[in-house]
Amino acid sequence: MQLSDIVNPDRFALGDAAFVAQCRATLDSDGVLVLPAFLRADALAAVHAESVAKQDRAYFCAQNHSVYLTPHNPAFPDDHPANRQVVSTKGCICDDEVAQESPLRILYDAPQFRDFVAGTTGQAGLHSYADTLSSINIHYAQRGQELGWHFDNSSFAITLLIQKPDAGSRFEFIKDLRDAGAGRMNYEGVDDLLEGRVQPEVLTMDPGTLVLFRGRNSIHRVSPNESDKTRMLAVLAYNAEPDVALSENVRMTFYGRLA
Ligand SMILES: O=C(O)CCC(=O)C(=O)O
Ligand SMILES: [Fe+2]
Repeated sequence: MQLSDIVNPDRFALGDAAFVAQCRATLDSDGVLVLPAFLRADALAAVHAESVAKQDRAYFCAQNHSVYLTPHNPAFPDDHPANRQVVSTKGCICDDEVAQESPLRILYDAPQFRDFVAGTTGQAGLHSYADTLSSINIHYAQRGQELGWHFDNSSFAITLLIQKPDAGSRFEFIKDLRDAGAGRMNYEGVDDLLEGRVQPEVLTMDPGTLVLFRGRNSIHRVSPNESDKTRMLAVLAYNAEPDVALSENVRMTFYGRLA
């Protein structure tokens, strides 16, 4: 397959300045860009078949973490929003297990796609991870598994839903709940959310949808899968700088191995 077999150039003119400007405006105003049916049907079917076939190899892990993904802060009590623990449970297969001919890899490597992501996010440099695991991941969430509320460390994330469960696994978020750059952590706002005093927005998407999400300041979660159909989702991760590997600590935690 080549890029035009994976993304329909008539629907998504990745190299067209007006299309990129429109996507960028949406991302800036909404904090998220959602492109339904981004993957063509045959490409989605191929990615789905690969994800199903490799599911047994997934490394499953469960973590407790604060929504800020920071270590315990002794300046605050345990139940303070800075320290309160939420749980994330998911399975993952890594870049080195994704086939060379996978549409995910062709898309990830395509210069036209990278230029589109660069133009939409305003991040000029887009580099693969220097380690063999972190660039393309496929996530699996079985019944009861969820991603707890968190703010991302990275400035944006790119996902492609591959299989949608019959119930649950809602992507929920609140745009700009904090301002990390200004050091404004908004503990009150996080407390309101964790205590159910405010309701998040819900993003609904079908398989084949591309989501480009700015998660550094927009808190988000994926609610527990409430069905026996596994949620499957590809994550495409780029670095602003070349030769950057994900830390050994993070790789051991999420992948269970270093290479
Ligand atoms: O699974 C998703 O849709 C979002 C994933 C996410 O938030 C993350 O990996 O940080
Ligand atoms: Fe996230």
